[in-house]
Amino acid sequence: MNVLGEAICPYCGVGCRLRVEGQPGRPERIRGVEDAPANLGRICAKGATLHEAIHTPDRLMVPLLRTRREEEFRPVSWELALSYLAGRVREILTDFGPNALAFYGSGQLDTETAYLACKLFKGFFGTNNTDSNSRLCMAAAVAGYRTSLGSDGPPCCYEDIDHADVIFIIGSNMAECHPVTFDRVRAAKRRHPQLTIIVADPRCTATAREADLYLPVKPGGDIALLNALGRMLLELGAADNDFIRNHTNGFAEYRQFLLEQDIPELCRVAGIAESVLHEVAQRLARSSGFLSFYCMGLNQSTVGMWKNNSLINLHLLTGQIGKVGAGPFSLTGQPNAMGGREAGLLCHQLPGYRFVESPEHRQELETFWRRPVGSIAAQPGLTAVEMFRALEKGQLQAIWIAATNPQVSLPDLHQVRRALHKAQLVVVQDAYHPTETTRWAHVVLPAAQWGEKEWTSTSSERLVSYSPKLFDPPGLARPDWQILASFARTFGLDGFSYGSAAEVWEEFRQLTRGRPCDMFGITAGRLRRERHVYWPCPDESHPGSPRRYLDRVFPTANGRANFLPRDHREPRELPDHEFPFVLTTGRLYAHWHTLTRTGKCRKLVRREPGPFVEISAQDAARLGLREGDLVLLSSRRGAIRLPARITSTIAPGMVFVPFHWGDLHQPENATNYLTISALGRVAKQPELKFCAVNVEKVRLASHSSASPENLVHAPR
Ligand SMILES: Nc1nc2c(c(=O)[nH]1)N[C@H]1C(S)=C(S)[C@@H](COP(=O)(O)OP(=O)(O)OC[C@H]3O[C@@H](n4cnc5c(=O)[nH]c(N)nc54)[C@H](O)[C@@H]3O)O[C@H]1N2
Ligand SMILES: Nc1nc2c(c(=O)[nH]1)N[C@H]1C(S)=C(S)[C@@H](COP(=O)(O)OP(=O)(O)OC[C@H]3O[C@@H](n4cnc5c(=O)[nH]c(N)nc54)[C@H](O)[C@@H]3O)O[C@H]1N2
Ligand code: SF4
Ligand SMILES: [Mo]
Repeated sequence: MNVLGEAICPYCGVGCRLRVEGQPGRPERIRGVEDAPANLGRICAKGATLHEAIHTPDRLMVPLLRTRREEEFRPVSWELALSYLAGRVREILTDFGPNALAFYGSGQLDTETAYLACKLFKGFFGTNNTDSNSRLCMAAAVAGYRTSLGSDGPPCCYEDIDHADVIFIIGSNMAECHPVTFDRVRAAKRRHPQLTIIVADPRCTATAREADLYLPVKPGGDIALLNALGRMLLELGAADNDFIRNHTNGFAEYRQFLLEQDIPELCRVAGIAESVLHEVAQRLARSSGFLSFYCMGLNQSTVGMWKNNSLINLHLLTGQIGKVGAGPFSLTGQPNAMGGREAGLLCHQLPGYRFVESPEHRQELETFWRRPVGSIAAQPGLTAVEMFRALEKGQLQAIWIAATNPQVSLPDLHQVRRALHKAQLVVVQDAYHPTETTRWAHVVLPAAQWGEKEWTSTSSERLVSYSPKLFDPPGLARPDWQILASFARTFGLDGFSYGSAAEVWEEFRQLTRGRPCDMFGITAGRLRRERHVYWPCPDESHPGSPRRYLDRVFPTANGRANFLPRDHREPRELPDHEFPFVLTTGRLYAHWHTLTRTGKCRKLVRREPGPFVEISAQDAARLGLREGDLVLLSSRRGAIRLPARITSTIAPGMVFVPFHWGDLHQPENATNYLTISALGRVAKQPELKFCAVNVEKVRLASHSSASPENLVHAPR
């Protein structure tokens, strides 16, 4: 077998570098690259099976068009697809104005594409309705970092794992979702058995089972837990007074806030015994390197930003930030959610960690893009969930969706369906067809994926990586950035004549100069030579910065980080007599999101062939359920049926359902038909980890059409 080259894994935010082997044009085996800082030679089962999902019968190879939704799709040339699209967009802009148009992108778009989407929609069309599925994912972390530390972007790098003596994992199932990084935690533990691993998760996950201390926090109980720890740390004399005095704001208020807390009450809300939290507080107090990892268990909440602030408070209190082996490390979900944030894809952002509300930032961009003053709107646009609400209400007419499958991944899917149905124009840019979303499109555009294009991404640890093109895309599929650029040219816009991805990167890089996410020193040429560099990297001779804030200067107005006292708040929809269970949702090791790729890899499908609901043995006994029995789950928004998986890893009163399987697997039976679209006030992130449901056993005699075999076996 030949080595075809190296690429960054297009799945999770760990950012593993893959070595792809096979025959020219045909990848056949994938292994880890030994000298890659993210993975040091390791990969997980998803990365290792990626090649099986490249040439599949549903691979999208030509643009597809239909002018009315009732029609069949017909394959068309790029020329026709783009000129049709340009005509429709022009009509919508003329009839309804720029805010009738939206772009809904993804943390799976490369930085070049995220940047061009921002430039085209915010800079040229004048609408800030340009958001990303990162809104379902990282929005609370973005807002948490920004409010506490003055800027988005994690302070830490993976190497900190090797220097920490307490690793606190809260709301993250790293063993399944960031497996290669978790392997590094395991290796550190083997080398230093005195390393303490603490895991807080309502489910006793694969991650929790490897913890020294497991905290079965009640769903939504994190702020209480973190405040209890804060108060205990204060009482243990663990406050780092020098750090607090020199580098923080608001300690007096935070201290007063903690002193007013009632510890037994906090422990009751968190669902953890006081003695256990005391043990945790003592380990944190003694720690010389306190590193925390967090993910969707903190972010996907109506108080996600507050949960983030509460965790960062503990790092500020103990001075455990801005040094080796310590800090609050937000694990990024998608391979380039970080790059999307840097390029300004969220609806309140502009490239280079700039913001639409700032007159200076708008002006800087208008000048750079040679746009008239006032071209960029001053108000943040619609966020992901808000776009779909606005479509249904007729306030938004057209949506361009790229590298995301909202008809599976958004909350309240009946609403999403109504929204897509109401839209006058739905454009979907994907690598496969049909997906649950492309089925509702008017125009489907074929995208080249990883391996078929050159692209740049930023991983969880701020490592900016370059991936070369290794083989040709199938049929007429094109890189996403080229699709946007050629559309813009067809529309008649100047400023989109790029000859290569490198030219797009060169333009974007300049916009980060002097910004917190400074990549000015990471030229396209350097990236192609060195393959990866950490930002901040202000000039070409700078080696890049694996860690931030080592000088303990934070990008706030006075250079100090902010203590932000936050109270516990209940989730939006609590269980009651009608819907007495808490539903929480998430992921499995073997699958990636909506299965467009992992659903085609035999080994992965064999490992997790179909959806299920996890329920405690006590609840199962009470409901007369046996393993595999079909269960009806219902919420205020919908109902689905799934086989039961009875487990001791989940508390009574709670059920867990993975959200991977969509309508193509079983119509209207996806997890998100149940979930609530309640949003946090600032981050506007939906509460995908908590809603109220009822659970009943399905009596098969009265539902003979729904046999459990149909539900459990092979996808599609
Ligand atoms: N195998 C696999 N890996 C992935 C992905 C994938 O689809 N498959 N997706 C990637 C993406 S985009 C993301 S965002 C990440 C997500 O990575 P994670 O956030 O680690 O994964 P989830 O399963 O969504 O949720 C994590 C945990 O939060 C817990 N949880 C629920 N409610 C609460 C709560 O109130 N408090 C606390 N403390 N915990 C709670 C759940 O029980 C669950 O175990 O994974 C990335 N990696
Ligand atoms: N209930 C519940 N729902 C959730 C979550 C949860 O924990 N619980 N988590 C949320 C989170 S954190 C996330 S990140 C989302 C993820 O949800 P989605 O973003 O909807 O999931 P994916 O399946 O990753 O969708 C990516 C799409 O892009 C396509 N694609 C792949 N490569 C390319 C490419 O190079 N170009 C283009 N144009 N397309 C490509 C894929 O075929 C696929 O259709 O789900 C969210 N929804
Ligand atoms: S850990 Fe994440 S980035 Fe690494 S191979 Fe697995 S899915 Fe890909
Ligand atoms: Mo995510």
